[in-house]
Amino acid sequence: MLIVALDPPFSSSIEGVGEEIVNSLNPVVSGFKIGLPYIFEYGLEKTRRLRQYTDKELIADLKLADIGHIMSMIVNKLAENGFDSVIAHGFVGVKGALSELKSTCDRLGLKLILVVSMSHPGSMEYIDRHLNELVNNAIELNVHGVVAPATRPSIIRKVREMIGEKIKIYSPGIGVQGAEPGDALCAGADYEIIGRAITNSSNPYEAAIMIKNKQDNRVRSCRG
Ligand code: BMP
Repeated sequence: MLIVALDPPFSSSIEGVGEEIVNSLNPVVSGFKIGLPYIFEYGLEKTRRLRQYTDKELIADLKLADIGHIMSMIVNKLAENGFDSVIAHGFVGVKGALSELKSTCDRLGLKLILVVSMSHPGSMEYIDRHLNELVNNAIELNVHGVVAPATRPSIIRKVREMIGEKIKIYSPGIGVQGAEPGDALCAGADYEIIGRAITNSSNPYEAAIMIKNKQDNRVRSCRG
């Protein structure tokens, strides 16, 4: 239920860059999300090494938004570097972009996760106006998952209603961005993606345990 966004800089109490956090958090999380901040900070070699520290889902959050040919080249590299899943933007459209990306992901055994709404207010300016189309594309493409915001649980509820139970909902926006642990799960998300509330803590393991407890309590009260 908890995916940690490994975005540096990490708390100064952490040594050994992300590897130490991954090692300690591995028993309590469902996966880790790695984005450009991590790859730029530590390089591809160290990013690839994360695979040695976890058997949990390793998500490459590059928010791909390009033509199919280029996105396919990139996901080939991601598969070579030990990732299980990749996040792409839904707004690039299906023809010549997401359809090709999905075929490449299937061939490589990578799980495709599409952004259908975001946690910041600007998501309402453009992306959210097309929520229905983006979610319908995700259904049509039979993707593994979608990203929807914990900061707007009504969107999660709507997405869940549209996609049914099969497609996973990954939800960021908890902690620093304002939502509480469990808010997204109670609205229908499968996973809450949390970064700074854990990675900036002087004890990321303790922080993750506290968040998990909050999630459990919240879910118990909302699901009965
Ligand atoms: P934090 O918990 O520190 O706010 O981090 C949230 C993480 O989720 C970041 O890695 C960010 O890139 C990602 N994210 C987000 O915050 N909102 C979205 O709509 C989509 C994201 O991937």
